[in-house]
Amino acid sequence: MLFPKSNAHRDIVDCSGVWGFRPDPEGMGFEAGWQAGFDPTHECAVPGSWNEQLQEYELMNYVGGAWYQREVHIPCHFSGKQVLLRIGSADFQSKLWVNGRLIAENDLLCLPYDGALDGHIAPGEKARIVIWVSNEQQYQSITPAVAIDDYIREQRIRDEQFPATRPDFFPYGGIQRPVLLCAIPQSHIADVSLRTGIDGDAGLLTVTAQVECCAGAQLRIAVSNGLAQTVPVVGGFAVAEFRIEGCRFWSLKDPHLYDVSLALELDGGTVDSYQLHAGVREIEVRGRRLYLNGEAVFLRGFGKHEDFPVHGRGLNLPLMVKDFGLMQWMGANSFRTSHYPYAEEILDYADRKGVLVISELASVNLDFRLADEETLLNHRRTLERQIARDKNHPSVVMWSVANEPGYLGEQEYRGKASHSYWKNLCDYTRELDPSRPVTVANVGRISTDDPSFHYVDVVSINRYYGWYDMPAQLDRAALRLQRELDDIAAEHDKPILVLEFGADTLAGAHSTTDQLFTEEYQAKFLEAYCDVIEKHPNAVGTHVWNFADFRTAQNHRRVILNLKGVFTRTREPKLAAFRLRDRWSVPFSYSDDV
Ligand code: BDP
Repeated sequence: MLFPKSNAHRDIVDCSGVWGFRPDPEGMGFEAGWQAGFDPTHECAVPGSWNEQLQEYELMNYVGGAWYQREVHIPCHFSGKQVLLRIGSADFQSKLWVNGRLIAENDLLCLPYDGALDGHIAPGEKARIVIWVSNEQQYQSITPAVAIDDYIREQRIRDEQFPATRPDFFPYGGIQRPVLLCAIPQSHIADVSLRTGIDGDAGLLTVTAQVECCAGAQLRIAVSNGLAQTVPVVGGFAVAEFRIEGCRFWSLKDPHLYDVSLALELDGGTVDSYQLHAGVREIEVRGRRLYLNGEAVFLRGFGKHEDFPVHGRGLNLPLMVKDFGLMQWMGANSFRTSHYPYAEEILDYADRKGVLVISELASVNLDFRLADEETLLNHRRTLERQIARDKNHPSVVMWSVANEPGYLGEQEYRGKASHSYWKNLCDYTRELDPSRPVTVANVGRISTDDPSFHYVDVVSINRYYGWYDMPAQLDRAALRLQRELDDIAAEHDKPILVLEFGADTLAGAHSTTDQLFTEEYQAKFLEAYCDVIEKHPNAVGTHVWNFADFRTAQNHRRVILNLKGVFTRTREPKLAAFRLRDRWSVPFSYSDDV
């Protein structure tokens, strides 16, 4: 469904607040009929992860199912409308009941889902919402599960993390984004797709709306520069093309957004309306460069996480505002939604602030010993849903369809099946969205002959020489990085992004010599990488790992947090933040024009 908004024809009841909560480690709730209501043992705030919120009730490391419930008044004026409940995200899997009826379910991480309540509620009365959420991972998911026994079987007992999870970030559980009760007209605008382009000074904007309505409807589409068209709805679709003369293109310096207003007209009256914004811009890969509106752009920024004390991965608007302020202060122009789709509120904010976003799918460490047809199907399903959700954001300039596949099961990853997997996925991404390039973040272990390099538009690498390898030896590390960039470029003359490089750093640790974990070493490490990358003819960006320290599952390599942030978890700057700020205050310019 379209991102919920309230206006003259649509309304929203925000169900954020403190919900009744009950963990269900044995899965007894289904048989006991908790779908219709249950006796809560705890309370948990929504949006938010349950882990740190309920740490004192032994739920910090809880992996399993849990039930949420609350009652909500259905306003009288919702009568006659289509009423939907939309969950921004409830991770990793979830099911939704209203008054005991199953309304919808979802198994895709960090993506919204919704269900229609029609017939199950009475406007003017209360309805009981029950949501079951589980943070248990699946083996065929695109971030595959791992169990304690797997570490033993695979003879990697020292890799064991608690709670068991493959990725290097905490497996938070809960309803982590808003739950919204929405009323929309029965005849309504169901979806809107925007496509933009550039023709000289003019901006081209194509608006395609999907409409659910009886015959004879028309759609009036107005753009904030005064252009407007009324187009008929044919076969459930209405299309309008605009040419905006003297267009203000959406750019880093001037992220201008045009308001696009749609009004569905039937029998002489307006029955529904929807407003969204359009940033007119073009992103393109040509030769070794990435172009924004025809100008070569160099990305400077970060891999991030949605992570903060107590909130966990829960949407945290003050933190969002703060983080964008810090990125602006640093001179960063971009970030990657590592390692899952971030909240839509964050993408909206990036649109307004003129920050470029690499939108990543929730695929971490895909293991080709496990990957099969079902995995590919899950990957394609995720892609469809993520592109459908994020397609209209001008800030989203690239799809990263996976992070570090082949980290495990390296031999299988290098095989034929992997080639056809990445070809299939990259082709499908371009089929669904021909307007944005596609990439995969490659892991150091796979190095230069990664099967995915053949099919992506932009080659992306994550590297840790000088940290995991060659610790405290930055000269060796820089040479190794340089050689690898040259080798990749010799094979694949495409733009290259270095999407991760970083060193764990304990704020307050100092040394006069190169010493791991000190602020000086992190600063020197990041500068050494930037020196090499910025000079490389194929490089189109540096994304430091990570923006801020973040919580991980427990293992001997992490002192509660991954400490590679240039800011602490509570956003105090480390020395590297100042060094990068100095570096990034000088605009980047390419020495050649390819
Ligand atoms: C990379 C992963 C990232 C980790 C990082 C690290 O993509 O999720 O947090 O390494 O080790 O392999 O800090």
